[in-house]
Amino acid sequence: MYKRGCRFLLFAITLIISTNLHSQNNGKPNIILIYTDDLGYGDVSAYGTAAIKTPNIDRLAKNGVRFTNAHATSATCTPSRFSLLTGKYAWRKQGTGIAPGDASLIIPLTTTTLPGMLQKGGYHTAVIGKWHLGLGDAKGADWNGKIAPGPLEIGFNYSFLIPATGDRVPCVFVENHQVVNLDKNDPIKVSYKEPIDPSAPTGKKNPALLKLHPSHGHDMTIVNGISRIGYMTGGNAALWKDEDFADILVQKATTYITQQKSKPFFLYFSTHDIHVPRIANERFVGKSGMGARGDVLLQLDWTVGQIEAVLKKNGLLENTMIIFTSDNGQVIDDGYKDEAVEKLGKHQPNGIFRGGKYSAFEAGTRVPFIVSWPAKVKPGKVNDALFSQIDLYASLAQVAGVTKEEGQAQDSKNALSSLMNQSTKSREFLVEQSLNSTLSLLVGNWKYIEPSKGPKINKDTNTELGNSLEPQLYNLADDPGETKNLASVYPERVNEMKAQLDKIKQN
Ligand code: NG6
Ligand code: CA
Repeated sequence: MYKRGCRFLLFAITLIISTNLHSQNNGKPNIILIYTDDLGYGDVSAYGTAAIKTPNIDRLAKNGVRFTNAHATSATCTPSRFSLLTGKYAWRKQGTGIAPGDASLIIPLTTTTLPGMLQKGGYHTAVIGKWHLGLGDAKGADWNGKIAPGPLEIGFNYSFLIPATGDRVPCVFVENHQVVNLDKNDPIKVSYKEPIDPSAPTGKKNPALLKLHPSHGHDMTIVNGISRIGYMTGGNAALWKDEDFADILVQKATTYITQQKSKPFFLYFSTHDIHVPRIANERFVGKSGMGARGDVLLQLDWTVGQIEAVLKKNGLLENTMIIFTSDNGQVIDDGYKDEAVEKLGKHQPNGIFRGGKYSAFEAGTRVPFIVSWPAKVKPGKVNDALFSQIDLYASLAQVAGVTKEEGQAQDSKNALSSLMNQSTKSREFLVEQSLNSTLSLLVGNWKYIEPSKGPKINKDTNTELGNSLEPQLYNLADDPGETKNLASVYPERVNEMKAQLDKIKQN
C-alpha cells in the first residue's frame, strides 16, 4: 500500500513537472541552428561522397530529413550570415562582404533579426561561436571596454563569440560585452593597416616561430604559433588556444542548454570547424588519415554528438528542432600549409558539384542541410526541394507563432512545410552570390549565371569561380556539374532569367 502510494506520488510529480515544462514552452520546440563553417556538400558521409565517417551527423540525418538542394545565400561567410539573420539578401546592402576583424556591426540596429523575431515569440536566444558580422559602432569595437553594439543589441540574450574568424585578429573570445580574461593592464590594440609594434614578430618576418605556415596571406601577427590576418598587440592573458575551440564552444553550449528551463530557446551554434586554421584538439590529431582538414571534420562530428547528448540528458531532444548546415561550400587550401590538398585522397568535398567556396558554381552555396525534430519530423527522409537559408527566418516565425512584420526579412518566405518534410515544394526561385557578388538565379532545374568581369579561377585556393563575360545557362537535372553552357542554345530562356534577376534586384 505504502509502496503504491509512493509510486503514485512520483507519477503525479512527474506529470506536474512535465505539464509545467510543456506549458512554459507552450509546445514550442527549442531550436538549435548548428551553423558550420566551410563544410562542403560532400564532406559528411550522409551525403555519399565522403572518404571519412561522420556518424553523429549521419545520425541526425537518419533521425530526420536530409536536403539535397539546400543553399546558403552566398559562397562566403559574412553575407551568408547577414542574410540568414536578417532575411534580406546581403547583396542588397553595401559593406556586407567578408568582414575584416575590426569591422563595426553590419546589421542595422533597426532590423528585426531572426533571434529578435524569436524573442517576440517568447524565446530565449543565444549565439555561441563564430560571429563575423562586425562589432561596435562606426568607430569599431572598444576591445578594452564595453563592446557594443553587437549580438545583444540585435536580438540575442546571450553571446559567446569568436569575434570574426579563427584566422583574424583579435584572437580572443568575447562574452556578452567583454573580452574574456582581459587584463586591463595589458590592453588590446588591433590594426588591419600596419603593424602596431614594428618590432613584434610576424609570420612574414619570423617563419621559424610558426607551427603552421601560411600558403597565402595569413602572415601577420603570430598567436599560438600561427600567423593571422591583421595585427594585434596586448591581451596576452585573453588569447585563445585554437586546440580548445571545439571544447570551449561545446562547454558553453552545454551550460546554456542546461540552464534553459523556463522558456523555449534558440541557440545559434556557430562552429569554427572546419574553417582555417585547422587545429584539431590532440584527441583528433592524425585520426582521419586526411590531415588537418579531416581531423577537424571528425572534431565537428564529435561536436554535433555532444550537442545531441546534452539535449538527451536534459530530456530536450524530442522537442528540439536541430538544423545542421554550413555558411558556404568547401575549400581545401584556404591559406595554410596544413596538408589538406596532399592528403585529400578519394574524399570528394564537393559531391558531384563544380566550384567551391567563393564560386558562382553550385559547390559555392549548395551545402549539407539536415533537420531533426523527433516530436514532429519523421525519420530517415530525403527531400529534394530547392531550399534557401534565407527562408529560415519566415519558416521559424511560424514555428514561434510570430507574424513577420511589414518591411522586415523582405526576401524570406515561409517554407516550413518543406523543412518539416511535409512537402517537397521548391522555392520558386533562388539567388546565389559568389565572392565578387556575381549573382546566379535558379528556377526549377535551370541555373543562370550573370556575366561577370571577375577572374575565372581563385589561384590561391585553386577554385573555379564560375565567372565569364558571357551569360551561362545550365540544366542542373541533366548536368549537375555545370559542364555544358546552354546559353546559346536557349537565348530566350537566358533573356527571361536575366529579366527575372533584374527584377529581383530591384525589389
Ligand atoms: C579570405 C581569407 C580566407 C578566409 C576567408 C573568409 C586570405 C588570403 N584569405 O580573405 O582564409 O579567412 O577570407 O572565410 O586572407 S569565411 O568563411 O569567413 O568567408
Ligand atoms: Ca565560411
